[in-house]
Amino acid sequence: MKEKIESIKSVALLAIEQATTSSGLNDVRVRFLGKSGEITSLMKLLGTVSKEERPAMGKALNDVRVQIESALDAKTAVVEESEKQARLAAEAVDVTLPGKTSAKGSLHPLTLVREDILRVFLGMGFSVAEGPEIESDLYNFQLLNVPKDHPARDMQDTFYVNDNFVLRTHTSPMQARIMTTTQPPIRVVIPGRVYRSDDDASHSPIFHQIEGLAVDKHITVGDLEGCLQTFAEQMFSSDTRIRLRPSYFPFTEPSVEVDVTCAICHGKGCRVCKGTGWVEILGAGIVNPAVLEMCGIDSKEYSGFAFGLGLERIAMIKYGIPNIKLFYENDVRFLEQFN
Ligand code: 2NL
Repeated sequence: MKEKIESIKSVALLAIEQATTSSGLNDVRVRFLGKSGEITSLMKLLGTVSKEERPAMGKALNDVRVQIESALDAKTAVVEESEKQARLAAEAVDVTLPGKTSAKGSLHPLTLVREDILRVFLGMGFSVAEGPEIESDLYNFQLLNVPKDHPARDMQDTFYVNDNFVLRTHTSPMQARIMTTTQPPIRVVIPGRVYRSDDDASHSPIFHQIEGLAVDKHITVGDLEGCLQTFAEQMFSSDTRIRLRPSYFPFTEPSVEVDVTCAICHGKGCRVCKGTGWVEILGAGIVNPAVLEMCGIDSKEYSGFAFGLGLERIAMIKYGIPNIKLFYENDVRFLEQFN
């Protein structure tokens, strides 16, 4: 038995020395110290050893067990430390590497301009409404004082769905709907897509408008002018000035076209203002009393102002965009400039 103990000891210590992994060391622990390990099996055989030899054998066996245990513990500590270092090295993150960025989208310039404009009018107490794009002749034309023989109704300007329905040529029919269902005071702005049979560098058959309407007691041209001056200052810059030129629309009387001082050159003269220092941005006027009456509002008690502007036109002025088609091509090289 003595030789057996010595041989187990040298085999075990060699195995410990040669082990390079913590799982290998665990195998060694099981093989020698486990429940049916070699040391444990010898312990069980002590009973077969003579009484005289038993204490010495027991001590020898125990000493070897302790030596194997401490050799295992010491080697395990070394191996686990180097395994930990290897794991840390493998999992190391180079914090100086450039990050992975995802492509960032941007709002369409027409969306940006629409939100800018609506924000200004919301700030002045207007609310926002939207209406249908297929409109009846009644709302698109008749209630707005556009008679049957008016040139704007010509097949060349208007897309007809059938005899009684058109693709709306402006968002005004929604204002007419509001006036027929709501008594003043009214302050509303209406954004939306509109359709006209027109196609060149500054006209598209589908384009976008915002129209505004205010109806109340004692509304005058002064209210219209003040409202639009405030709009111009907030939309372009605080030194922007407006001017009103006489014009004609069937639904307003008097009617005006409104210019702003050129936001690009500040009056010096440039491509956008064609050297004049002024840029036309919208049409407006005092709501024709005939329109109020047709929509069920007493024109002796109430008056109103209204205006209409093209989003594409405002965006082309604001960003110096030369061709209206750029808004619809969705070329990312164009779109990503409005981040
Ligand atoms: C333009 C001119 C304008 C209106 C729109 C309007 C609506 C109602 C009553 C009276 Cl319900 N007027 N809208 C008034 C004047 C001009 O638009 O050149 N738009 C691009």
